[in-house]
Amino acid sequence: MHKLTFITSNRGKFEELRARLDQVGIDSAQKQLRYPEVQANSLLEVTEAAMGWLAAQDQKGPYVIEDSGLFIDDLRGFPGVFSAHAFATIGIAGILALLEDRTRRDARFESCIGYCDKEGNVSFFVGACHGTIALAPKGDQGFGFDPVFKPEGSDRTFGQMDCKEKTSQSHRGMAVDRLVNHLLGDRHADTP
Ligand code: ITT
Repeated sequence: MHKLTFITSNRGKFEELRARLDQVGIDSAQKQLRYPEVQANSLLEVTEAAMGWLAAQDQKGPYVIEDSGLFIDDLRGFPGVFSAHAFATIGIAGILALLEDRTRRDARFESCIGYCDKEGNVSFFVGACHGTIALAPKGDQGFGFDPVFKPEGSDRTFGQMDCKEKTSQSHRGMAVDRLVNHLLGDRHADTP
């Protein structure tokens, strides 16, 4: 297939996706293009609207975008679809302050990838990773809320894991695996 363009302003996201795509021989490149993110209740709705906007701009496939967020149970899902804004404003310290007295610290990361092939067909792939919010940040790998997110079954945060270990259990890893299955299926379908 042609080189897959990942439209994102977030280098960390791109590196994680590229590492997985490289493993299966799919070339990818980052394109820094801002697209509007509508206010909606779910990542899927945000991603669908963004894919519609990109199609209207005549953006040529194959390309992907990805919308993700951290949903904290005891904060009724906050920051969720507002995660990028929350990270840029209150940051990790603000999230820890909101959770200060809480013993229930369950949370999940979600990811939704929108994919447009070269004929303009659009598909979506989702992933989720359940875990807890740590009491204090640990580790300096990854990006965003990684230093405070401990995936289920681990006593370390994503910030303490390298890209490969994180992706093997992350929301983005799950969504990109689903995308890869789709792409490899396409590739096999192309083979006479
Ligand atoms: P693009 O929209 O340009 O792709 P963005 O960073 O603005 O980049 P989102 O709107 O999807 O992306 O925001 C998701 C935010 O959620 C992101 O900025 C992080 O703060 C957080 N986040 C998502 N996935 C994460 C992960 O794997 N590790 C840590 N934080 C993550």
